[in-house]
Amino acid sequence: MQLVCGKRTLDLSRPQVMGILNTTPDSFSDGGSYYAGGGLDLDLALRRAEQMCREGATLIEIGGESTRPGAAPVSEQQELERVVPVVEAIARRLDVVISVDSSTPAVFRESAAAGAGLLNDVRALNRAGALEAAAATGLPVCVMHMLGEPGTMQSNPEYTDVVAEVKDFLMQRLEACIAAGIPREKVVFDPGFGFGKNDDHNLALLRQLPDTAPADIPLLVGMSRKSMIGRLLDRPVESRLPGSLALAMLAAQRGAHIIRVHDVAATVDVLRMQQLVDCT
Ligand code: 9MG
Repeated sequence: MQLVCGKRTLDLSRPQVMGILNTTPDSFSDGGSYYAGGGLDLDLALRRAEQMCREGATLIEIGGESTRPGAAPVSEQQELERVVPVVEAIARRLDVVISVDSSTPAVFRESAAAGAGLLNDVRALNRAGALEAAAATGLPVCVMHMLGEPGTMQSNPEYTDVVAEVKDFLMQRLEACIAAGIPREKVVFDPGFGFGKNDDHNLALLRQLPDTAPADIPLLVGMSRKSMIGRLLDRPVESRLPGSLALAMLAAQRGAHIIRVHDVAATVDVLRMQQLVDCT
């Protein structure tokens, strides 16, 4: 399976690692890392992107809005200022697919013009104008399942059958994408670990990951350092690497195509070992 991301093509016959670069002052794990002297430091962000590429990331994700519960909302202008210059700087210097984590049509348009290769929307292109703006870029899109909105999503989420409901939602968004002119081969699914799910929901989704998407649709997963690991293993955010690596390997064994992580080097090693055992 392949995914054409603008000028670059990803080989999804083995799992690819997406390195996270949050250009937010307030993300749960790496928020504020690229701020110096009160503003976004492009050079710091670029150096981190270079490091993740050297470690084996084939995608770098830039996000300008934190989706952790309770995060401050950002204006369109703020998001553009946090995301587009970083996309531009990385696109000029590095051979990597740049994914943009956004739900905002103007950010889709300007990021695509600056060299982005993938649009990752935790709101599954549900904002007004998002489907049309994404379609106009010609880029692939990742549609993620979320129950509710980031501010409230973790207050007692309920499902009758979480796996079936997540898949139904994603299939509906696939139909909406196709109707808007985004072809099926440009759509990626993500069950949205931790987005309106308790630990039982997350574990069921991981156990049955292949049941969340048709076989021809790539699956992206993000569990790195998330609070589910904190609760299940009783670990603060800085001690969640072993749990994150175990989840990355379990996801790869269940067919995940793109794994979104903070710790690129360690994840790449784990996935190389998994491929050697399971795929040779
Ligand atoms: C932006 N973001 C944070 N967590 C995520 C996840 O699990 N999946 C996707 N697609 N995006 C995420």
